Amino acid sequence: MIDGKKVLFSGMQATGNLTLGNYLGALKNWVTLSDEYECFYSVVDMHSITVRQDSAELRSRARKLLTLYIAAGLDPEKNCIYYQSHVSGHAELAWILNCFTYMGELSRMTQFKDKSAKHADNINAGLFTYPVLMAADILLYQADVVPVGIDQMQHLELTRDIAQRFNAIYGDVFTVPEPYIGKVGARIMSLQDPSKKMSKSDENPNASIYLMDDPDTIMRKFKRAVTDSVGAVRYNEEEQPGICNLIDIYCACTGKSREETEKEFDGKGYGDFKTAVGESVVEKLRPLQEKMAELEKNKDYIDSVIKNNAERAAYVSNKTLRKVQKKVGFPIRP
Ligand code: ATP
Ligand code: LTN
Repeated sequence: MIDGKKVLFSGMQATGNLTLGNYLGALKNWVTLSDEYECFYSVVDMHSITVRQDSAELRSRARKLLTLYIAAGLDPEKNCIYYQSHVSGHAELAWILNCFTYMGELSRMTQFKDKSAKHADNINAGLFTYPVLMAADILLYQADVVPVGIDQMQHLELTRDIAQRFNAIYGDVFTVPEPYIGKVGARIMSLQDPSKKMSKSDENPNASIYLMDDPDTIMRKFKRAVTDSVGAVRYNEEEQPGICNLIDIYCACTGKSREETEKEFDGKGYGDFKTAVGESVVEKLRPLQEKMAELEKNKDYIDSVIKNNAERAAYVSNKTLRKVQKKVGFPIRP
């Protein structure tokens, strides 16, 4: 609890341009939750280097991402928006938690398996212990709730296990966090292969809608989206995964239900439906894109957000860190 409010922590990696999946599955929920909780939203740049990055590009993407948090509607006066690498407690707690996490647990993480298959030439120790750094992010702020997409559930369960293990030895040190998975948009799939999630690191640019895509590009990508030969707009997961994904996107952008959507497009072809989905996305992204352009012109403002919020994050996180250091037996600072 901070000032009588429950604490929320979440983060995103600056590893690519954000997609509609990131927005509908995560960012949009962050904005909804920001009134109710004391929120920490981090740009987790330390996680990003588990995969090789171009330095200049990472730095510029991290700044874009932080700006995008604000453009999406997070007020940096009320929410702590900061770079993970600016708060040294993340790395310090991660080291300690590494000593409370088993190799077997980390070997079972599907993200590790996926990413090591994808980057077979660089299966580094950081990629392996990635979930421990994530646990440190969350536990450092004593977060009660962590909004993420379904793909991060396994990491969150590990975080809970680590927290409970630590608490069982040393008493109630960590709050055990609960996941928060939004109802609509929890898993947006690739437009080119509806069996895969839409991902910012997908090599095929037609598979993902990027938040900064212009209207023409968005419409074109939806026109090319993979569907099926059934020919009816129905939510049928077995036979029509592509259409289900488009229905989910449409519902998330318009607030309509699946049933309403099926009714609206009853008897209409895929062409009409795809156009409507594209238009709903264009309208949803328009205000965000306009705000982004405005914020990017205001360098001093963004710089002040970065500085002030990192100081606040450091202040809050240091309380947990000092407590943990004491519990594990590190010498007290004179
Ligand atoms: P990468 O391709 O680099 O692994 P990603 O696009 O999968 O990236 P992350 O940085 O891993 O994105 O995730 C940021 C947040 O967005 C997480 O909370 C994640 O659960 C959510 N998210 C990512 N992809 C989707 C998706 N397709 N649908 C819904 N939520 C998603
Ligand atoms: N692993 C997450 C990003 C992430 C995160 C976190 C999310 C790092 N630390 C803490 C929630 C809480 C991802 O890849 N989406």
